Amino acid sequence: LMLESNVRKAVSEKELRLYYQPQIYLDSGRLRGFEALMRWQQPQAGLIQPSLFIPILEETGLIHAIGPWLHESAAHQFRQWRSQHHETFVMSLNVSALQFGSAKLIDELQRVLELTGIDEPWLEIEVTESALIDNVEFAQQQLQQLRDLGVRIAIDDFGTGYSSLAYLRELPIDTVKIDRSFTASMFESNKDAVIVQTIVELGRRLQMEVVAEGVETEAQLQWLRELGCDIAQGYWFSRPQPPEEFPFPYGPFR
Ligand code: G
Ligand code: G
Ligand code: G
Ligand code: MN
Ligand code: NA
Repeated sequence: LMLESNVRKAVSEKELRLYYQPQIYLDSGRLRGFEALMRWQQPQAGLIQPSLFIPILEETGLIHAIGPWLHESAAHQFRQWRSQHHETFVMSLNVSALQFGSAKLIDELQRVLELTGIDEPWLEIEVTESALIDNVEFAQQQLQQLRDLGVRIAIDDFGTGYSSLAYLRELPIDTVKIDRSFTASMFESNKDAVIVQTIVELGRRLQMEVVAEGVETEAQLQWLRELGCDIAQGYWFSRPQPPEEFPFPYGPFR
């Protein structure tokens, strides 16, 4: 299945699509936004996770064709949902290191922003620490251009890469996403609990939004709320789902 020819077919036959997972403000229970997550709906094998085929999309360069198409699809989805929801919210797109390194990213995202005709800071990109530290000077310029367009910047899987705290100071970052491995074990490991607490504190002091990923239980939710974490995402609220599964307007949750 993971042959280049099959992945090419997936792209040409439009078997790739986006699922969405909500993010919720912990204080108000209101919708903060959605993360768009790529899926491959393979006619025989069923739903295939992106970790299995993104490497092939990247090795073959197909990602440069499918990326913009998926982003456009997320923009259309945002516009449709926004028309049904009385408050603004964010649409968050994952951008790999390879996509982030492309000179075409700025023009592509500018086009995506213009597609909706909605003049709000609704678009967020998620990049990993490793995508940024490859070339910090380039990252600085790329992020600043995105910021100038009104795109928000989130650091994905925070705490798992080769991070340097210096880039939190030097790069224009809006949001920090605590990797779900920390959330998952914060009640079993005192170290993980301290790491979660420290990232929340860091975010607050640096005026960045903090999203806890992988929230699966009410106890986790409750503790994150007590810590003052801003936002939660995870199976507790919803698995990533096709857009037609979401009732709109969505939330608030208690
Ligand atoms: O909606 P408004 O433009 O006022 O939002 C300004 C900022 O306030 C947003 O960027 C977001 O960070 C934050 N915000 C909006 N709604 C909520 C909420 O319900 N809870 C929290 N904690 N922050 C919110
Ligand atoms: O949804 P799941 O846990 O299977 O996602 C696995 C990984 O695939 C995540 O790290 C996520 O960042 C990445 N991913 C999901 N959707 C996209 C996408 O549209 N573009 C890129 N570049 N990566 C994605
Ligand atoms: O690397 P990134 O954060 O983009 O990947 C997000 C992935 O995490 C998605 O593939 C999604 O399916 C998965 N995910 C989201 N919420 C949960 C959760 O509560 N528990 C677990 N185990 N995985 C989750
Ligand atoms: Mn992500
Ligand atoms: Na993540």
